[in-house]
Order: sequence, then structure tokens, then C-alpha cells
Amino acid sequence: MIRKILIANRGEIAVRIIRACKELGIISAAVYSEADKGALHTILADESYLIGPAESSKSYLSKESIIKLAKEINVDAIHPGYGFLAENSEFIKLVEDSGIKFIGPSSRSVKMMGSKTAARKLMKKHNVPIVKGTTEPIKSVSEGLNYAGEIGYPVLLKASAGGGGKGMRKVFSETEFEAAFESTRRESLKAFGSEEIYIEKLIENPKHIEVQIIADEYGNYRHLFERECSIQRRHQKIIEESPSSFLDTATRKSITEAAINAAKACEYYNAGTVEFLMDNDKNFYFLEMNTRLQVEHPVTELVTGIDLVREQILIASGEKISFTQDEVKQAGSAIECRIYAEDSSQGFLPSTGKLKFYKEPGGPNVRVDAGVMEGSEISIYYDPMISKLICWGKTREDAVNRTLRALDEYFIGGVSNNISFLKFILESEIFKKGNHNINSVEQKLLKEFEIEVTGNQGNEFEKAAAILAAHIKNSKKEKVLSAHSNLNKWRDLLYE
Ligand code: MV4
Repeated sequence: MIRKILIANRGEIAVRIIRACKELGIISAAVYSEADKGALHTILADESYLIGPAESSKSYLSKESIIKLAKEINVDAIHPGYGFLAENSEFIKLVEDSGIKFIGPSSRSVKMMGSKTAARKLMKKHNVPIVKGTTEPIKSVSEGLNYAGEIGYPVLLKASAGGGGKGMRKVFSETEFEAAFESTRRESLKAFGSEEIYIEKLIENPKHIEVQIIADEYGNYRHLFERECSIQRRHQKIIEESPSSFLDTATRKSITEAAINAAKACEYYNAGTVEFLMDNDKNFYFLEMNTRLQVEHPVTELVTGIDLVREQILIASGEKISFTQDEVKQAGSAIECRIYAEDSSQGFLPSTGKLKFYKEPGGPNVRVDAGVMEGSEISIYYDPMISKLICWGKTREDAVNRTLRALDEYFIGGVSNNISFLKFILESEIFKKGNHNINSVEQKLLKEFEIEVTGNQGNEFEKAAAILAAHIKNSKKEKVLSAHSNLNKWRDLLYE
């Protein structure tokens, strides 16, 4: 049995893990950098230890200091959260070899899924649909040209060691190929230390749908249904939800089956997420596997009623999964908004400083996962996410409404935030209808938002059309929504 856990992370996810520890009667040990003295996670944990200076590379990313501390303070397990060392197979191997339990998958599974070409090969073998393309790295321009011709343009060049957006280039024709090939290789070498790249057919305007899976160490696999995560900007997710309004029962059945097969293919255990792209015809393709707990896990928790972090800890303690697949049900609808410290009216300029005023929303079916409190410092050193607001409703419409209500009673002073942009997205036609895809923010919503906020973007026709659209929208708004803007004026006057 696990008696004490070291949490190798900070912010809201560290707080989330501390909460699960407390509910299980497990001692929680937090680590912190010099920039995080007095941070919420250090206050809430049973024990807190300074591990280094503000720079992540010398604190939260320092494998040696974390493992050394874990031994000194006698922990039974390490929970890595997400980011930092969570998917570092070298770190996981070090933890495994030290006799301390890693709360997550084996270093072997993580390593396997780290190479995108190896992962594609494995998925193909296990009948998990992959995007048309190569499963081996391309060695030369001429070889690449041949493959691209076979696959058909447009294609996407991707770094084998990549993931999350870096080391990717679209190629629309043969004439662009050579230059794209060379620059993707250079970027890949620089970012990941490997020149290996491969080719995929470009899926245009897909949706990003992922499936939460969980497995124990005895070969029992379960899925916890899907999350729709297409609302993103520059590979940073903004809004996630579950269920996806785009899936029908048959597609849901086949995508969750594919996810289980993907997990089985790499002998996965603990919690993980299988990412897919889905085209307009509901064809889906394996993209990558995230071998960690994800930022957006709460939407799955609210819809299934399963505490994912608790399950992670129980699995790492050697327990079997306590529920059958049939017992996992999707009830209602949940939406997560990521509250970022950035100024959405100034081109999303990062905003740092002291949270001079901070009041979270509340009420029924509203959850806020935050790693901050009033007085906390938002620094340049870490992720700009202030918190996550997760709301549940009986229907998707109820969940959207409740999220808008909760956003309106979220008062943040001292640093800028993206709340007005989140509201803009939630109120947009494209989101309401569920017609959004991975390009909707960058190709449509951002422009419309900038026009509404600053009134000086785009050409004359676009401006006129947008102003007219904004007027029509405003005139149709219900009373409850116009009251929101008054509240926000008060907030602006008082605290910003
Ligand atoms: C793609 C794609 C379209 N077609 N692959 C982006 C990050 C990396 N994990 C894979 N990504 C993509 N791969 C093919 N064949 C579009 C993206 C993509 C994307 C995927 C998921 C979520 C957001 C995205 C934003 C831009 C591009």
C-alpha cells in the first residue's frame, strides 16, 4: 500500500493530486522552486520541500534532485502530474530502478509512444486506423517525393520525435517539397535532437477527439469515453468538453474500441489518452498517445463520476480496476475553460504580476481547479494557466449556459485574463452548433473577436460585416446576458 506520495509538479495539478491523497489518507509531499515559496500547493500539502531555483530546468525538471529527495523523505510513490517529467521515459526508468513506484505507465510504454513512427507501426499492426502515410522515417528528398506523390498532396511532414505541434510542415505541391523537407529536418534536430521525419496525408479541418483510457497492472482495460478538444490556438487548448456532440453511437463505439486496442498494443497501464483526428465524414485516425493524466481530465470526471487521480493511485498501489466497462456511463455534459493570464484584447500578450483580487465562481455543478489564490504571483517561469473552470449540465446547452454564468462571476484583478474571449467562443454560432474544428479559432473566431473588441482589424468589408453581425447578435441576446456586461464593467473599474 502507498503511504506517502511525492508530487513532482506545481500549480493546479499539484493541488489536484494533493486532494486525492488526502481523500485516500495518503501523506502528500510537495516540491517547490524559489519562485513558488508560499504557493498554494506548498500550503495544502502535508510536507513541502524546496528543490531549486525558479528555472524549471533546475527545479521541477531536475530528475536527480527529485529522486534524491524522494529517497530522503521515504516516499512510496511519485506522481508526476502533466508536463515537466511526466512523459520523460529516462526519468520514469530512474524511478522504477530506485524501487519507488511511478504513478503512471511503464517507462517502456512511454518510450514506445514517444517515437511517432514506431507508434504508427504498432497501431497499424493492431488495426487502429492511422492517417495514410509512412511508418518509417524518410531518408532522402527523392524518397519523400515518391511517397508524397503516392499519398497525394497536400501532405504533412512531421518529426518522428515530435508531438504537440513543433516540427510539422504542410506541403501543398511537389515544388515546395525539398525546401519543406530540409526545414522540417532542421527544426526537428533543433527541437528534439533527431532528424527523423515522416509523411502523412494532411487531414483538412479535422476535429480533435481523444479517448480517456485506464488500465490496471493485471491487463484489465477500460475507456471513459471521449473528449472533444478542437478549440485551440497555437497548439494550446482553450475549451474542452465531453461528450462530443459530433459523435453518434456507432462512431463512439468504434473510436473507444480503437482506443482500447491502442492501449493494449503498448501494454499500457494506469491512465492515458489516445488522440484522434476526425474528418467531416466521421473517419477517425490515431494521432498520438498521451502517456499521462491530462489537463482536461476533469470533464471526464464530471461526466462519468470517476475520480481519475484516485484510480491512478489505486492502480499504482497494485489494485485491480473496481468497475466494469458497462458501469461506466456518460451522464450529462461537461465543459472546461482554461483561464489564462494573457490579455485577449492585446493579441493574447502574456500577463504577469500579482493576483491583487481573486474571487472564484461557485454554485451548483461548478468546479474550479486552481493552483493560485489571492496574492499569488503569476511569473514568467511557468505555464500562464491561472485555473480551469469546469461546469456540468444535464444537456450541452445547460453546460454552456452555466459556464457563461460562472465566467461572469469570476473576478480576477491584477493580471489580465482571457475570460472575455472564452465567453465570445461559448456564445459563437459555430461552437453552439458544435461545428468547430481545430482551425476555427485561428481562422474565424479570433478575427471576429478582434473586430468586436478593437474594431480595427480586417478590411472594410470584413469590418462592416462583423459589426453588423455583432449588432444582430447583441439585439438577440437575452436579458441575463446583457447584465453580464455591466458586471464586467464594474470589475474593470474596480480591479483592473
Ligand atoms: C495532423 C493534422 C492534420 N493532418 N496530422 C498537431 C500536433 C500534433 N500532435 C499533430 N497535429 C496535427 N496533425 C494530419 N495528418 C493537424 C494537426 C493539428 C492539430 C491536431 C490536434 C489538435 C490541434 C491541432 C492544431 C493544428 C494542427
